[in-house]
Amino acid sequence: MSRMLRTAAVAGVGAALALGAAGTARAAEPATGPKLQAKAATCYVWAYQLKNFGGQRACLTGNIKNLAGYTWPNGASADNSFSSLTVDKACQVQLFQYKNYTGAVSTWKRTAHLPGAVRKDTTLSNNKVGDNRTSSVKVYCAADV
Ligand SMILES: [Ca+2]
Repeated sequence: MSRMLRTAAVAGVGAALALGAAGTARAAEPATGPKLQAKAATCYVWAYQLKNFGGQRACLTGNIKNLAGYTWPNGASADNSFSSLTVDKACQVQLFQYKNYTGAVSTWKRTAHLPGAVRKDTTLSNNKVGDNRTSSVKVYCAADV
């Protein structure tokens, strides 16, 4: 069974960054369903099918414990196919080699209190997770105000 990544514009993480009562907004705990989107009004983490931000892309808005069964907007399998990544500094992202957050892992740590600055990784081939090997994902974004 294949689940198509959403292509409609969705608030995504933007909504999750809404100010909480405690004064610190945090991304909602990820749901179990697919959260990737090809387009989003605001996207803080983009995964790309090819190096140098080429090919298909999808917005990562939460944890995905198993990319198997997910597809890029064009229908290609999303498992073992991430090749480049952009990460807002207000987010922490971890890419794992295997499902259920196991195997080799690469981490982009959260280094900013507010979104706006973006780290761009042109190729995952020199990261521990490796090129075309990502099978699960953790994404955490927060705005400290
Ligand atoms: Ca890299």
